[in-house]
Amino acid sequence: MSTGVLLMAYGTPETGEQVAPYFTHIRGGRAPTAEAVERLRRRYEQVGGRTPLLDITNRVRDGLEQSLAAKTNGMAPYRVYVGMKHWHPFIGDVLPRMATDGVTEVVAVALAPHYSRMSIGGYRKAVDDAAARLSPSPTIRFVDSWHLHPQFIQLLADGVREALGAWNASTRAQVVTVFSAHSLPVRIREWDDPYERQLAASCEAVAERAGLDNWRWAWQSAGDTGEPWLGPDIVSVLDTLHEQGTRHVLSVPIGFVSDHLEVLYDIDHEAKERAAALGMTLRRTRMPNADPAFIETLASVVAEAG
Ligand code: FEC
Repeated sequence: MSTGVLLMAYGTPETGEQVAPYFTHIRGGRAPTAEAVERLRRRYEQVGGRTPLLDITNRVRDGLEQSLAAKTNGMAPYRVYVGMKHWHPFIGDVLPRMATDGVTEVVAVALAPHYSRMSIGGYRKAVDDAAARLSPSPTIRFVDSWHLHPQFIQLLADGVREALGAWNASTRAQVVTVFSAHSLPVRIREWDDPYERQLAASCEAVAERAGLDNWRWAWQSAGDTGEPWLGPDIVSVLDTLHEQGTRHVLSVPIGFVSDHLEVLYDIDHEAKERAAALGMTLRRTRMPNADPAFIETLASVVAEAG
């Protein structure tokens, strides 16, 4: 028996030409309009033409493999594979490769801490579908969420304290911290999805650990699908805070762990531009990316799933 880790992330297009097929995959095979593709392509251009999501995930992979080898004294090293939900290397292509390499047990973990049927459920479906096509099928140990892992909460609390340290002591006391995550359609409430509860639990734990007493919640990155999405959006939260006299905001995109479009564009361009127009300072916490403390966190998540 050989165990492998499938480290999963969202996926990102590498070139402008790949934006249309990538977007079509996100939409479950329905092609978006040419205007919508162009708007998305422009967002990628604004962050330098591509995002570092795949590079970061590969670095996390390398670190995780080393950390797991150290944890087992090199006796039963786990190989770690990267699989993406919406772009290459697709989960559905990687799982067969793991089987060819002799992996019979797969620990699957996504670089997204909170469970929703609409997000992690999609990773799970991609894994289950790929496993069902294999004979024999590997045993799958799928990690649904790790949003309250103590090392994750500590890492975020440290990030909050570090970011707050950029303000001088008297201004720091006036900073309002705004946690955010990817919005989803409001209909997730119809099936009592745990997403909102898990996000609230993570925020409360981080706020307590970091000693925050002035924080708010905002959604971000809502899609334009013609149905209502969860709000308020971070841009309107900035408007409200401004009306209430807030001048300094710390953004903590707690629903994400890597630098990618939803952070580099939606926070670093869109939200920062609105804050600047309102005369407010907006800073954001560093993403965990391939930080050694984050890699140790994931190694614990994997070991605990094993
Ligand atoms: O850097 C990159 O290139 C990838 C950035 C990226 C991440 C990400 C994470 C999440 N999404 C979630 C839900 C949805 C739903 C729809 C949707 C649409 C998009 C589009 C782009 C995109 N998402 Fe994404 N998401 C990222 C990128 N996402 C681009 C298409 C254009 C747009 O709407 O902005 C709507 C699908 C539809 O139209 O039918 C729903 C959730 C996450 C957080 C969990 C995770 O990371 O897996 C939830 C990163």
